[in-house]
Amino acid sequence: MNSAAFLPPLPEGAERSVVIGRSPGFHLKPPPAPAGLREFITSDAQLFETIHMGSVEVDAKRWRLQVDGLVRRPFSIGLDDLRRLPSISVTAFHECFGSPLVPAEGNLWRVGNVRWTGVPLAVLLEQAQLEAGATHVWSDGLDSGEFGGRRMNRYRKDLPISKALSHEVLVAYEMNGAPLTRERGGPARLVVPGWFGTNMTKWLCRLSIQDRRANSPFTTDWYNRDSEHEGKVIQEPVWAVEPNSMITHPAPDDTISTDDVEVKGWAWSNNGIGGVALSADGGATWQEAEVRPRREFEWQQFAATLALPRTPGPMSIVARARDADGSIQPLSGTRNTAHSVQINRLLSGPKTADTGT
Ligand SMILES: Nc1nc2c(c(=O)[nH]1)N[C@H]1C(S)=C(S)[C@@H](COP(=O)(O)O)O[C@H]1N2
Ligand SMILES: [Mo]
Repeated sequence: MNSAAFLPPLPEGAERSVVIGRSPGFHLKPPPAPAGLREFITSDAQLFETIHMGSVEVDAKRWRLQVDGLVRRPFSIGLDDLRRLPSISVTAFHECFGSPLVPAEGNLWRVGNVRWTGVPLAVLLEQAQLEAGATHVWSDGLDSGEFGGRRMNRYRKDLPISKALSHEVLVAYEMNGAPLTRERGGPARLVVPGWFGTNMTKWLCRLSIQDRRANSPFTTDWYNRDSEHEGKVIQEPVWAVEPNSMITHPAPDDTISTDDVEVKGWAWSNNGIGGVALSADGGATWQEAEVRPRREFEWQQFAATLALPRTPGPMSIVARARDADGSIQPLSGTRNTAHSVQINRLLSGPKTADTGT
């Protein structure tokens, strides 16, 4: 590693001069419906985008990432030098939690699966040399503006140091082999595989090592939720992704005239999928799908030939994933509610009594 690449910290605020364009206001590019997400790798065109306060255009030539706080060697680094550091690629599902203001009562499937390339955050933290007492990494984005009735001069998130040091967490500069676009957070963003998209700060300009959680609307006011631990409900940051899934085949309103149907889809969770069960009779009986073993943080394909009840007309197929610890998707009411697809069952011939002859 070339230590000459590292300059003293920039004075507070100086990094802001690299912003050369702004599109103020909330921006959401919704994903296609599940039946439109049949590819293992989601293209940039098909991948959702969520931006709270507006996107920024960053001058990549002048951009620098500052690393400071509880470190012995604070530094800043430009894009060319960042690209010369050891890099890795990680394929990971990428999921948005949904609005931090209005809790989702149904599934948004704001999700995709992409390959990120960048420098492990651990490499940068090692270069900076953490001091005793470091517990959190605060990450700042160059975007500013208004969201949820508040004005903010920075997007700021935090990560506990244990996750920050995990090998899969990246300061990424490429997605699917191409430089990050403006909307994706170029020239560099945080990527936190297994955790919700909100933690993955775009237009990254600063990593600050601290001994507590960041006091920002995006950390302590929003993006926390109730979680049950040993019978007690506590508030927990929106971090690890719970089991979720979606059916990609068949598509809604497909007409099925055979006695069984090929069902396929994707399932994902922070700690991997333990199984996916399918039902075509409203949950009276369940059939286990084949699930592709997990690699890296990819979403996992499930597939099964599902026998259909011999009743004509509309009929629903439900997929229910559980994670490696057995935690299972609820059938209603939550942001990870099990997906149900309605098809039309056409009987090819009149039902004949089976006389066994
Ligand atoms: N700086 C900054 N980073 C951000 C956001 C933002 O508004 N500003 N949105 C977050 C949210 S909520 C999500 S889900 C992901 C979305 O990443 P994508 O738009 O590239 O899919 O970016 C996260 N990083
Ligand atoms: Mo999000």
